[in-house]
Formats: sequence, structure tokens, C-alpha cells
Amino acid sequence: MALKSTNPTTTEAWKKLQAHFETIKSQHLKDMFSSDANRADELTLTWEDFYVDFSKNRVTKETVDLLIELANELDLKDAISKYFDGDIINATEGRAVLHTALRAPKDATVLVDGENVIPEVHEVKKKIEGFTNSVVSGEHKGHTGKAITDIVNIGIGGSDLGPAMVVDALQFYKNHLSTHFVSNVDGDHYQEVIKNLNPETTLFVIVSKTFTTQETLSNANSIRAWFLESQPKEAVASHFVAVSTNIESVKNFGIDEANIFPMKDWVGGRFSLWSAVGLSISLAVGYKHFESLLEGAHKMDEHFKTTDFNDNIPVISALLTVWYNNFFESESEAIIPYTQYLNQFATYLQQGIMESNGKSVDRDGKKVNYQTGTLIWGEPGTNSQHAFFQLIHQGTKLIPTDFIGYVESLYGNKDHHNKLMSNYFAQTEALMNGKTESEVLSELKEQSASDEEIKQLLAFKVFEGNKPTTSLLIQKLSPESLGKLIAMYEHKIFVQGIIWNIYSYDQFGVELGKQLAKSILKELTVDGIVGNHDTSTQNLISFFKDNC
Ligand code: G6Q
Repeated sequence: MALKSTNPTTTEAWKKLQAHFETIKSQHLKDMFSSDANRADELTLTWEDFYVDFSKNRVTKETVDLLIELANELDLKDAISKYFDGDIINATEGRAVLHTALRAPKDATVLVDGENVIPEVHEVKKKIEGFTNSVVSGEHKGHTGKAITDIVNIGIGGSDLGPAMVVDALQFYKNHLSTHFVSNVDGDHYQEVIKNLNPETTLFVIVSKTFTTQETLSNANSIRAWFLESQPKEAVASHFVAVSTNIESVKNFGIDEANIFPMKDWVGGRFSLWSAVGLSISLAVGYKHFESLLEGAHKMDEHFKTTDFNDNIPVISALLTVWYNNFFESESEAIIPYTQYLNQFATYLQQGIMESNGKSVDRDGKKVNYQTGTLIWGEPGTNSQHAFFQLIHQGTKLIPTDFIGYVESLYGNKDHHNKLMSNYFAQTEALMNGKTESEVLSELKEQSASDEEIKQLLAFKVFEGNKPTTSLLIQKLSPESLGKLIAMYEHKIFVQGIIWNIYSYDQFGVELGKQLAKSILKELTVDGIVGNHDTSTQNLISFFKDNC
């Protein structure tokens, strides 16, 4: 069954939220805390090893209730059932959206066209497990009888960002295999990756759902040509494997059927790390850890599916985005993990969130008259404090920020971890409280500043505060807790799409790019072909051709 379609701005709850916003917009978080001793407790959710404190957001209990009323009025519950049950909720591509089925247990039933997909999901997992174990143990040998030492993942977008982020995030759990990622069609990228590799001990994993993507196929072809400069054709079988839905094209590329890890079209690229697309993750950290990652995600699926909206982490988190985006008119959100391991997390979520919800046509095909997808950005703390935090503290824009931190560090260096986390706590507190003119004044006086200096500096040293943050504290970074965290954002994306009445699971903007470059490529490579361009593009192409 299709998703319902309602313009959210026409709901009763939206109107109430508009009126309510007028009472909230000028309230300061500091005052909200001083007038309500229970605020922090009331606006904190704890679940498994997650402690999620929403209280430093510009909301009251009433705001949360009204946002939930909005979700109810838009029948979020019904949409969640359709999402998990395999309904065609990706209507513009005529597909179900079932990354949740990839982490469902063996005894689950999820029907697509009347067929339970779970047995096949577990068959592919078994194949991933067997292959991972044989490569990691050294049983799988390269063509010359040497064990594999290096893995190269060749893919782009959803076939790169998820695996690359997770392998980086879980490097503490990594085995002896070195893992590399080639994504960009920039030839210098693959050359830099292969320059120090030994073809005799390297395994190439070509990941492409469609197996038609220009970047991935160009990289795969060039890398295979490089490989064949030193190895015989028969060696391809033990050094190249592929992940795809397009089995015929993979076979035409020269990969044995036994070396193909299949995936289904109901797995969206940006949600595919749980499928065979995660093969490089499994190889890098071992199958057991890969499975724990999936188990963590499944736990979050269950939490999301079965918990009342009041206590539902992805639901509340998504509704807060709607609150800021559509009422405060804030345009972007920052994601700041206080762990270097999550260095690629914001980049990964940029795709998940912006590709999914960067839409301006609603589910009736009409142009929306309200804001949808937010801009996502971020870098780990404390590095980002020394870079762009200035703008979050004292700039003109309101930037709701997620702080993600861990109670335990992985190597257990308490001194460093306390320093790291004291920054996390201090920043959220400072963003909320700010610094008033009278506080700055007494600070300057304490520093024995002259009246002249005080006059000059006072305005610049004031911090308005009232900057919203959500604090996520997780016990420890593990494959399981990472699975939970990623799934939390996946469901947040879903909820936002439902509220904004858009289709979150197509990506025509990405496909446009794939088509456009093709025709210009002909102009660059075939003499005499001239396209019909504006003068700017024409001049650029001519300048490039004349000078290369
Ligand atoms: C993800 C997008 C996109 C896709 C890449 C790679 O949701 O659809 O990022 O993953 O374009 O596509 P292939 O896996 O088909 O090569």
C-alpha cells in the first residue's frame, strides 16, 4: 500500500505549533532550566547503552507533545508499518525499502511480492561469512599461492561511503588486512591507492548495485588492466570479486559467478552497508564484528518500531529537526562526534540525509510550500572547536548540533578521555548559557582591563547562548553500538520524509549528474563533436581542450 499524502502545513497540529512557536522563540534555554527543575530528566531518553539528552533544545514538554501530535496526524505509525512490511514506499522507483530486512533474524518474515526475503538474506550472509573467514585465515590464496594482505573496495556513493566510514570507525577492531577505498573517477585517486600494492596479495572488491556506474567501471577496468600487466588472465578469479544486482554485467566483466555477492533492488545504495555491500567491512573487521554491527542496527529497528513516540529516539530526534527547520527556519545541522573514529560520520550522513530528503516535490507531485531537507555538516571534536565552532557560538545562524560522545575510550587513556569529554560537556553548556554583558564586564574587571579597553571589547565578548544541542552519550564505540547509531539516523531520515510528505528513497538529482557528464565526455574525446552549450560552458570546454 502506498504512503498517504498530506501537506503537513494543513494539519491542526502545525497550526498549533505555529502559535506555540510565538511563545517559545524568545525564551532562553537558561530560563527554561531555571524555571523547571525536572527539565533535564523529562527530556532525556535512556535505552540500552544510549543516553540521549534533548533538554538543551529550545522546546518544552508542550512542544514535544505538539510535535508528536503532528506525527500522529500524519499517521507516522501507519507509515512505519509500511516501511518494515515491504510496501512499495519508494513509489517513484516502484520499490520497497528494506534495509531493515538485512539485519532481521533468521526466523523473521518479510514479504516482497508474496515471497519471504529473509532466507535469501541469510544465504548471502553465509556466503559473506565463509568468504571472510577464508580470506582472513589465509586459506583463500592469491594466484601465486600467497595469502591476501590488502583489500581494495572499488565503488562510489552508497557503494563506498558506508563501508569506508564503518571500516574507519571500527579500526580498533580491525584484523591484519589493510583496507583501501577507490571511489573517484579522478585517475590520480586509483593510482595513489595501487602504487604501493602487490597484485599477488591484493583482493579487489568491485561494488556497484547497478554495475553501470561510470566511475566504478572505469576504476575497475583500469585496475584490472594494471593487474594484468603482471598477472595472467586466470589470476582474475582469485583477486576480483563483485557485489551487485546485475549478475550478467559482472560476468561479462570477467568475474566468476561464484565470486559474485548478490544484492536486491529493495536495498537503496545509501542504506546498503548492511548488505553484501558491507563485504569490505566484514573482511576488515571479521564476520563476527560485521554481524554485531547488524545486530545493533536490528535492536534500533525494534526500538523504533515498537516504542511510543514519546520515548522513541529516532522519532524525537527527527521531530526536533522539523521544529528547527520549519519553525525557527534554521537551515543546517551539525554533527560533532567526540571521537576521531567517527571522522567520516558527517560525510556519510550528508549523503544519507541530503540525498534522501533534498526534495521539493511532495508525494502528490506538487511543489512544496515549506522547507524540507537540511544541510548536514560536521567534523570531530575537539578539532572542530579550533575551526568552525566560532560561527556556531557567535554567528548569525541558528545551528542545532548533535554532540556524540562515549563514556569509555577504547585504549583506556583516562587522562585524554577526560580532557576530550570535558570539552564536549563544556561546549554544550556554553552554547546554551552563552555569556552575558555583565559576566563579560566582571571578567574584564577581574583581568584589570581599563575603562577604555572595556568599552572597546565588551560587545565582542558577549555570547548570546540559546544555541540548541542534543547530547548523545554512548557507553563505548563497538560494532554493535555503531550499528545502533547508524540505524538511529536512518530512521530519523524516514520520519522526516514522512512529515515533509516527500519520497525519501529516490535520487533523480544523482542520476542527472550521471547522464550529463556522458554527453560532454564525447565532446572531450571525439574530435569534431561540439555540443550546444551556453557560452560560459563552451568557453570552459574549449579552454580545457586547447590546453590539455
Ligand atoms: C545512493 C545513490 C548513489 C549510488 C551510487 C553508486 O543511494 O543511489 O550514491 O550508491 O551512484 O551506484 P552503484 O552502486 O549502482 O554503482
